[in-house]
Amino acid sequence: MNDKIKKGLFITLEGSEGVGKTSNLEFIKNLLSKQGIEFIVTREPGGTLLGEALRDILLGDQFKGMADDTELMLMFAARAEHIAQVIRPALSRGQWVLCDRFTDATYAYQGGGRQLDMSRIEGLEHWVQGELRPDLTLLLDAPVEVGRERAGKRSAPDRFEQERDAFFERVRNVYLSRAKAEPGRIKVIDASCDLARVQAQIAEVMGGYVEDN
Ligand code: Z5A
Repeated sequence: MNDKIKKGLFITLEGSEGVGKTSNLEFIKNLLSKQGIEFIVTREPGGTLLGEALRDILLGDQFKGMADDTELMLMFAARAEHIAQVIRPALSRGQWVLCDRFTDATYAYQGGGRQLDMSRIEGLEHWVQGELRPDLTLLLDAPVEVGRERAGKRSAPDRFEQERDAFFERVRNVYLSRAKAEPGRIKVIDASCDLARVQAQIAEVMGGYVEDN
């Protein structure tokens, strides 16, 4: 058994709105289950009682005009709780953690979308996470118009989904530049094609990890 398995692997799923994270989560869960891997599935913002309450505040319309700095710090407040209550305990039990969004989303949305200073995000990342970083990030990527069209077919838009295309172009660009800077961790999946082809790419990337188990 190698170190990766002993401590549990931390996998995150990222991408702009409507790229298909939720649709592909079930597929990844099946892949892990078939290999007999013990894992938990969680999400950000959220994953704890407090985090889910913060999610309602962040995504709902009640505090629609909150300051960008408030939004950033609430994301990290939810994350601090999530790491302490859920992520670290699971990893130290040897379970894998499959998390729908994590800190790459903060760089993309608050850094890219809201144009906050990236160094502030880095500071919070070090404070809240210490050395904790995902082992693998699947970045589902599709042109903004594709994601928006898909997302538009669902329920009423949340506070982020009400943003304009330029916001989502910045989000996508930050994700892609982070993937370029960290190709070992962040694997870009072309999510603009049909679901079967998206899942074939995910299976290929995941193969190298689950076969080690
Ligand atoms: N946020 C942030 O700002 N900062 C942070 O640090 C964090 C988050 C952690 C909540 O995220 C919001 O929080 C998010 C960023 C912000 N806001 N936005 N935008 P979320 O993950 O809960 O919300 P979301 O990004 O809107 O994800 P989603 O609603 O779950 O969408 P999705 O999972 O990517 O897509 P989907 O629901 O799987 O698919 C959408 C539709 O497309 C659906 O009808 C599917 O059947 C269809 N679909 C999916 N894939 C395909 C393919 N390949 N072909 C055709 N049709 C497809």
